[in-house]
Amino acid sequence: MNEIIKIRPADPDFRAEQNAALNAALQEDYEILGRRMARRGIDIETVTELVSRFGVAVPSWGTGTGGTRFARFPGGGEPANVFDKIADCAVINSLTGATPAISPHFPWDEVADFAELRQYAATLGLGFDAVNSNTFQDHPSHGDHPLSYKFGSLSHTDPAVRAQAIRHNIRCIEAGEQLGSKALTIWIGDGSNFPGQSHFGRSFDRYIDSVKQIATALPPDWSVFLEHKIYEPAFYSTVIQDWGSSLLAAQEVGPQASCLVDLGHHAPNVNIEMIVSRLIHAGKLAGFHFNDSKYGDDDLDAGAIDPFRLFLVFNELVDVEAGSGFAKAPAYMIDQSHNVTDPIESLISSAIEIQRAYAQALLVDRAALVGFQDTNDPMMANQELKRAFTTDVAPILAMARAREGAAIEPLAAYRASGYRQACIARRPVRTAGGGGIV
Ligand code: RM4
Ligand code: MN
Ligand code: MN
Repeated sequence: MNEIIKIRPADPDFRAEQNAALNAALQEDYEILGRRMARRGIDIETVTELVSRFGVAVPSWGTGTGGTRFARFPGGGEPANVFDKIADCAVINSLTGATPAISPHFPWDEVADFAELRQYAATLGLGFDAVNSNTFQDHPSHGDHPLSYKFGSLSHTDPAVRAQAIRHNIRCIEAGEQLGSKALTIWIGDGSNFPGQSHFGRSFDRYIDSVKQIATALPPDWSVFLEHKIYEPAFYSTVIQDWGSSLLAAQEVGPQASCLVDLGHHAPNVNIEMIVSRLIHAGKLAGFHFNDSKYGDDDLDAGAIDPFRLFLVFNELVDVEAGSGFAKAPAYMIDQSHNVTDPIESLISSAIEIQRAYAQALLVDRAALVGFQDTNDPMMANQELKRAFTTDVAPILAMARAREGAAIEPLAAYRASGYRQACIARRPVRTAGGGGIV
């Protein structure tokens, strides 16, 4: 078991002590913002309440330092096992009040006793979000995966490899049931590097057939999230390359299947917010892996490059929330690779940025926007969105945190706590400096 969590960020007195010097200024900023919002007919308390209820799950694999295929530069005090990862996630939640769940990845996070793992997380106030299967790399030391995934998994030409990958996904569901999860996320690396290497149609058919078999193992209240990705590790084609492929597959698999949007898995400049809208239309939006990128994948922290895009995604979500509502609320998860920052700091920052985009989207005057749309007034329609986006909602986020007993300034509190230094002192040094995404 892990003792490191007892160190200060998890301690309410420490946070109260950190907040003490900041409370008065926050109160003042919050009142001023409240008055400004009231002039626009918005009740700040309603927004703060919604922000307080907002949660985004943290990926277990995001607590370690990431890398590129060229190198990984390990950070100090990296988690040595899933218990350490949970301890780090609890720190993030205690400071932000916004990350109450962890999304585990198997077999990376496998343990002999899942009930014990669930119990440990629960004692730190954390639950489990979607479980993730890993058939995008080989697991030579793991008895369940004797066959290689070099040429694919769920869409592999060899039925024995497909069967092995299907079994792994079913084991993930079983683990997730013990952890209290309600969804399985499937992302496969299957694809091809050369034109002609694989048959687009047949590999897609094999994938759908495999996922259908996995879906038969889903408990009735579970979902399976299909995650698309434009490229990498395959560099010419991937089997679930885009939202179209994902949607077709989800529709064929059935009502428990839906499409997960990882913001980094699209070509630059793709209109992701419109993809979100289309998936909502189809009733197939599973949820998100939030991150940001200049070029591709989950390279950077949410909101680091294009916070306006993040806002536009939330604008679509809030539009539904404010209207007909979601039959099933989308799952919010972070999925990032932290190569040059302290992963805990990046996850704290991202959780705040995601909340910020949500809060800004709540400020859009939806009736006014529809009016501008219906009278074909592009300038004022865009101004309406910009007005919401440019409102500094920081006092709302900070007040939501203060009221929950989280930190008014989470990054400053984290640095003041000495948590990382304590991890460096207690956890084994990781020297793995080779290439590899995670
Ligand atoms: C992939 C994808 C998956 C994640 C892995 C680690 O790029 O985003 O969601 O499980 O990375
Ligand atoms: Mn992802
Ligand atoms: Mn990714």
